[in-house]
Parts: sequence; structure tokens; C-alpha cells
Amino acid sequence: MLSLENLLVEFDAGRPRGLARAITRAESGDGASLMRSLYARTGRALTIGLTGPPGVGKSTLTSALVKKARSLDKSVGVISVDPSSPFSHGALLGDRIRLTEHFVDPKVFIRSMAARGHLGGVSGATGDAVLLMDAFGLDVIIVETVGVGQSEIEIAELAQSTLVALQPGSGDSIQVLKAGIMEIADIFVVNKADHPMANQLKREIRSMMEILQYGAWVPELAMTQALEGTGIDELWSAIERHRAYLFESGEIVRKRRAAFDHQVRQLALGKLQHRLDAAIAAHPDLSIDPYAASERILAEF
Ligand SMILES: Nc1nc2c(ncn2[C@@H]2O[C@H](COP(=O)(O)OP(=O)(O)OP(=O)(O)O)[C@@H](O)[C@H]2O)c(=O)[nH]1
Ligand SMILES: [Mg+2]
Repeated sequence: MLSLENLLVEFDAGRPRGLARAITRAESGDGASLMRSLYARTGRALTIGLTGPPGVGKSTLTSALVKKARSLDKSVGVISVDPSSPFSHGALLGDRIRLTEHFVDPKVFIRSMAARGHLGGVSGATGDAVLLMDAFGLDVIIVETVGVGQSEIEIAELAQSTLVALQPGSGDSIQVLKAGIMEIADIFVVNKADHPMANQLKREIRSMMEILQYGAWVPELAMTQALEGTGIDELWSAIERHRAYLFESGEIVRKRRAAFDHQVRQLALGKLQHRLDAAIAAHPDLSIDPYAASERILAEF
């Protein structure tokens, strides 16, 4: 592996290869050495989490948002947590063509990551990747996670603005309500808005929103056709309004604190789990009961 010093030289020089290698290093479990020198540089980027059910158009939306950000001359980082995403596997020709356009753009850095089952979850290596992209100086960072399981909830802990994408005519809204994703949305995106049931989905979201007690920020709802790029300007404006709200209200400070706490908790839990497993393995003592054994092990910590 490239030495840390050489990696940091490449990183500091703004070479994408330096960033790529830093993320690989973090993925392989050595985020600590990088964060020691790079963490102080974080906190500048606009971070967007984009989640939603499979096939709703998250990658297409991401691609459209990248295009929008680039038109504003902002550099962009994309992290695709879903391994089946076109970003990693090139599922669809249309998406591939769009992405190829971004692949050759030196101001766009695209990375796909596996959603790992381990304790770090999305906030493990993905959290590191967000921080590294931020430290690298990318202006906008978009994290796409597929909306099944814990990952979409976790993304809300890391991102400043969480976008929940839904598509009409699929029963999505009920799924979302069940999974508790409703609560994490800063902005709802009804994609494939050309669908005849788009307005019905919009009404369903609005009526679900009435059940929830929102604070100062009431989620916005954007209608998009990601393939054509329709509604992307409005979506971008909603993202900017949310960001402005975060800064004007001071909520951004609380969000940063929450993201920090979340990552610290995940890291600490991961380490504890390791030590605990080792301690349990070292005490195969069946002569005492499980309660007594757990007390004995904890007493060693
Ligand atoms: N009609 C229509 N189709 C769309 C729109 N946006 C995306 N699609 C199509 O929907 C399909 C899924 O799009 P993706 O962007 O891959 O969806 P995804 O949510 O990233 O999918 P996963 O990552 O697999 O969960 C593709 O065939 C897209 O071309 C839209 O606005 N209208
Ligand atoms: Mg995708």
C-alpha cells in the first residue's frame, strides 16, 4: 500500500487518485490515521443524502443533480451505497451515457461502496468517505442509499439534507410510512412525475405529513422527471432553501454535533464489540452461569 505520507501528498495536491486511495484506506479499516490530519479540514461541503425504494430513480436523480451542480461550477462527490446501482454495474444504457459524461469530468468524483453488514453500517466507511470528500474540497457530496433497512435512517444522521424519493403507482408511500423514513425527509421527491398517479402520491404524502409533528422545517415536496431533468431546478432550490434554513436557525450546529456523536458511537461500539468478542472467547468457562460470566467480563473492561 502507498505510504500515508505519499497518499497525503497526492491528496493535498488535489489529485483524485489521492482521494480514491484515501477512501480505499478508510474502507480497509484505517480511517484513524487519515482523520488525524484531515478531519480539521471538514465542514465546508453541502452534503445531501438521497434515499428511496429500489428503482425509484435515485441514480438518475443523482445524475441530474450532479449536472445542476456542475452548471453552477460546483465540484461534486457521489457515493453510491447500493452495490446494485448503475454507478457500479451500469444497469441501463441511458444512465451509463449520462454517467460517462460525469466520469470524464475531473470535478466529479464518483465512488460506489458496499453497504456492509458490520456494526459501522453506512456511517462506517461511508461516513469516512463523506469526510474525506469534504476535506478534499468537494463542494457538494451526494450519498445514494437504497431504502431498505437501517441505511436510509443512518444517512439522515450524516447528511445535512435528506431527500426521500418516491414513485407514483407503487404503494411507496405506505412502505415509507411503515419503515419510519417519513420522519427523516427534509425534502420529498416525487420522481417519474409524468406518471398518471403522481398527483395522488403527492396528496398521500401531504396527508401523511399531517400526522407528523414537524418543527421549524416542514419538508418540501418536489416533483421531478429525472430522466428529462424536469423539476431539477426546483429541487435544487428546495435544497438551497433547506441549507439556508439550517444556517439561519443554527440547526446546522446541532446537525453537525449529531453526525459527530453518531460516528463516535458507531466507532466506539465497533471497538467494544471486538473486545467483548475476544473476552468472551477467552472465557469459555461453562462452570458459571451466563449472568455471572457477563459480569466477570465487564468487570475487566
Ligand atoms: N418514466 C421515467 N422513468 C425514470 C425517471 N427517472 C428514472 N427513470 C427510470 O427508472 C429506472 C430506475 O432508475 P434508477 O435511477 O436506476 O433508480 P434507482 O433508484 O437508482 O435504482 P436502484 O439503485 O437499483 O435502487 C431507470 O430505467 C430509469 O431510466 C423518470 O423521471 N421518469
Ligand atoms: Mg441506483
